[in-house]
Amino acid sequence: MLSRRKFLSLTSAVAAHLFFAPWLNASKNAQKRNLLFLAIDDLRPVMGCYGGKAITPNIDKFSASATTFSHHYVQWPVCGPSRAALMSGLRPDTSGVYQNSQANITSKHQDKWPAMSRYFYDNGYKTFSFGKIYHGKGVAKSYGWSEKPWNPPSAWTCYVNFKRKKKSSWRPAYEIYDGPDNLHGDYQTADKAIEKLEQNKNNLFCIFAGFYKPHLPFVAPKKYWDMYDHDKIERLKPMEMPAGVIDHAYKYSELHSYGDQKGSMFSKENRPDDEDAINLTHAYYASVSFIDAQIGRIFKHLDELGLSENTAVVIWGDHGFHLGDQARWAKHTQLENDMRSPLMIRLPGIEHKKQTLNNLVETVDIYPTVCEYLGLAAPKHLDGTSLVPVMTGKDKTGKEAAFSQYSPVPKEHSYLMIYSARTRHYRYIQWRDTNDNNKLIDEELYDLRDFPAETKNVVKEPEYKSALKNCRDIMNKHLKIEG
Ligand SMILES: [Ca+2]
Repeated sequence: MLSRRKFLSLTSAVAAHLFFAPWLNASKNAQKRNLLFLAIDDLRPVMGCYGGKAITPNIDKFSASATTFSHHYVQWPVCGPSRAALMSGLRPDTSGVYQNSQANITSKHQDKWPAMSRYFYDNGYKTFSFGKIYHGKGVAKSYGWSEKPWNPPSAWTCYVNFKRKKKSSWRPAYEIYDGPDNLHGDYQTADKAIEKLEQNKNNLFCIFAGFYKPHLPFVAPKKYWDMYDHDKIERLKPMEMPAGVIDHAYKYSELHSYGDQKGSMFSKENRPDDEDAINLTHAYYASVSFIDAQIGRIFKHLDELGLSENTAVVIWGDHGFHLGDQARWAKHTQLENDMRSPLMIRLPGIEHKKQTLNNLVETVDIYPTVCEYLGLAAPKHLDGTSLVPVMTGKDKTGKEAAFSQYSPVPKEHSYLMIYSARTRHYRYIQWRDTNDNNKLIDEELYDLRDFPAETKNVVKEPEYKSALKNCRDIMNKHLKIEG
């Protein structure tokens, strides 16, 4: 017998399907495939499997059974808009989500633009959100979750504040704590994902688990710091900003909101010195190793429950991160180190390449990829395309460019909109003035054939004239920048 409450919720759900969910596609669920999505905040590709120095045995082991994308680009180099692009499958210029505080915009349009969670929920999946998936706890409520999204209580609390048992505006940028792993919010997020895997091993499910580290402050238990020989931690290169970079709006760095850092804005004088830069780099790696351990715990249970055979696993970083290289810390630029983030996908049951692929891929491609795996038609509103043809080798080329955009902080620069196109060989950047009909006011062009990061803006060099024209044409063809 259904209770009145359950009956009402059932009838309202059916009504919602009838009137608001024309995309229903439930008959395809016969394949019994699931999704485990793991989001990692501010993760640049420092893991061993990406050729980096962070110690990540669990993610490295996973990479051997997955497709590891070496050239995955996010749509925006800040949490909120990047995550909105992930979940909605829309570019920022489509959704209008340009700020962390705007992430709710897509929820207002969820009947027109169902987010991944809503779409999968409406197609019969149990959908769960643990930790940081959207930016902002309130955003996720109405997105078609089977249960209210769960967040760890201590996600942002550094250990200094934990000991004080109260919040404080002063906090260090990095911290060792000699305590048990399970005090850390990200440990608790992994626990929730594990619990939900066990409870739903016989259901169709989509579990989204998001880890708050290695976002600042870099806080990890001591044993993860001790995995590294501090004397062997090196500063990342190149150390200087690219020659000729358009940097007038690159004065902000969130590193300087931490009490142990110099100044409140980024400047040459305020940059961490060598010793502090090494400490920060060590702390970042320790935080990454801590997250790797949490992912290892989840994978162990996925295997033991027999779910690795029919569960897609995606590991995704919401954008890159500068660790003092290019004279930058944190994100907030259109440079390669902020736009490029890890993406690893394993689709059991589909014969895909278990190797690193260097095709250009974008965050908006994830939604249609998961749809294809689950046997659901991708909603027509999506801006991306499924990566399955690239992963299986049917599509040998993929996209000619990955596109991103960004409107800088602080506020006096918010009239600027920066667009970038990452082609096979180049990074091309346009600066536009939104107060002047999106007028093009500056351009940058970087040749990335010989360097992993930008070193010199060659936009005015005669030998790059045809490359510049080609990049402009690609930008014009793919982005309908209104002006
Ligand atoms: Ca982030």
